Amino acid sequence: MTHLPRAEGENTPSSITAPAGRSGPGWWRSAVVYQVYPRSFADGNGDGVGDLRGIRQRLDHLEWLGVDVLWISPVYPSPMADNGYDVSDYHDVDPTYGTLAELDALIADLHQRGMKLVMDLVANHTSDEHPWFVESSSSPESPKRDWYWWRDEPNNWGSFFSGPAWTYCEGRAAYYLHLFTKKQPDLNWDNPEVRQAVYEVLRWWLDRGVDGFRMDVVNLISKDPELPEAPVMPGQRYGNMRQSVIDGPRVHEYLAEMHREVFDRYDRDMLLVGETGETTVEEGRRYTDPARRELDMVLHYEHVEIDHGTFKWDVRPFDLGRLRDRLAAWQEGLADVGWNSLYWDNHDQPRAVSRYGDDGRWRTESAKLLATVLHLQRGTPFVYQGDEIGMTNFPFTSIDEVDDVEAVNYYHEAVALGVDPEDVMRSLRAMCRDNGRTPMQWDASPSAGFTTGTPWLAVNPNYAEINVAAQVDDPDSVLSHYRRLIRLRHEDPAVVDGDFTLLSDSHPQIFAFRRRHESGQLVVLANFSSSEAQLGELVGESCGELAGESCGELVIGSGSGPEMAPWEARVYRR
Ligand code: TEU
Repeated sequence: MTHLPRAEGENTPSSITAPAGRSGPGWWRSAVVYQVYPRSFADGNGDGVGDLRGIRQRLDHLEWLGVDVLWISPVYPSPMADNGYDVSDYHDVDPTYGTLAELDALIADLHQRGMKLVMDLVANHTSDEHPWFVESSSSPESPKRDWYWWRDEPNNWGSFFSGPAWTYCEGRAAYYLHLFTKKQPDLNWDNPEVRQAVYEVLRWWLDRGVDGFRMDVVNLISKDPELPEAPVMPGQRYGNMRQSVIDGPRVHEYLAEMHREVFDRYDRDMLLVGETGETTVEEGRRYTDPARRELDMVLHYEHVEIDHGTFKWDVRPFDLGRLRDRLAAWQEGLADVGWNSLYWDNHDQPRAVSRYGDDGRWRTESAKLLATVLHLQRGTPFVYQGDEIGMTNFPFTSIDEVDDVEAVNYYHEAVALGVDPEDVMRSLRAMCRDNGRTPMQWDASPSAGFTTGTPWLAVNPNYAEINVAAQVDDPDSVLSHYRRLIRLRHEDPAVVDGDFTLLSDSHPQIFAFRRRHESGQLVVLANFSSSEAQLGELVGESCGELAGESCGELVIGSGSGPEMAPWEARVYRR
């Protein structure tokens, strides 16, 4: 968070109008974050699983791209029930990934290259093998008995990952709450000892030199303490607990307390980003209002749920109108207060180019378009490993090829309820998280240069064509395009700070917006379709009073005139 002198009641956004370079207050406003999913990025020891050594060997790639921050998904000791989002020790590194000394070396390497490291804090829940839970579950008299949610009788809540949200424990002769797998018991944040224990973890990492945190499902930490029964949707067995856990009653109080107890005690500006699934623009403003001193930005889900029907696996076709509506709502909603994060992909999402683009004939064009639209918005872009080369979804045909616990649980539940396994596989192919977890494609050598061993998850069969080595020297590649966009953000203040205005809320193919800044304005035009599109009246609106008048200097893209080619994107500077 920003540490700026602030008068009582002063509205802060105006006091951080300009980003202060790569380390000053608000540095993250002009930064680009790169997310690494350690299992799948680079394997340095040939065991088939990515690791810290592999990450360190690939830092040239990040520096070449020009990113400012590396966020690594969890590398802490873990039984890996959810690939590390089930932490059994917050103060070490899992041997799969390396050692604490290697993590220290990674921090040093990054700092030397002028980059920063953001760690993943997973503290809504721990692993059931964490000593806190082991102790809490040992007996009703345990001093940690109230560190988790224990009840003699469970309520009707279902877990986010299928099945009930409660599991019986012999040692306590009671049930414990887990919103995710049964190996991820939820911590009871209403207990001040729990909060202090988490704050201690944060301070421990900050003292090691890390530059911030991405806080896993942080908007779930405060539950309605009554744990009321939840509505059961048609066709479902368990209650939908969202109303009792998302953006819960004390979440803002806890984040502000965390800030006072931890971040305010340091004299450097960190990056604090909360993962806040299913939150609203209104809540997003609260989380990121600098005056409230909670978070710098949130990772909301609204633009990655536009193709969900009644639930995630009920896959709907892409709808530009819905996407444009949600993106614009966040741009406009956080214009005067707070700050946006910008992302298409992460380790929980299918690949954007397969989902919102066209990963066949127009893969390169649509991957570039998606990048342009993302990076030209107001906020901090997050590039997920593989986005920068236009990696695609994987052609899963059998559940045996799937590792993702969410998908595997759903498959078995749905099949048991009588859904045709072929239909379930169709949903998984489109939505399952492993689409984003297949190994990074570095080159055309066996296993895409990810490992010399057997990769823990199959490499996408298109790796010989889609890989870093094939794109790095090609100025027209997706990779070169990402590099150009990142440089543009670092050089052009309109990209960082310009106002956002949607230029059409109804064009059937084109997403168009303007970024206005005292230094000039940028106009972004993007044809989200595999057919040609007519700019029509948009030209007049965005490029001057008269259609046909010069739109200004083309800084991204190569087209011209009132007709846009399939998946063409242009950025004009005036
Ligand atoms: O994800 C939050 C979460 O709720 C995910 O289940 C998400 O909703 C889903 O994958 C998309 O449909 C975070 C982590 O990013 C994820 O990897 C973890 O599995 C989860 O929390 C539990 O820690």
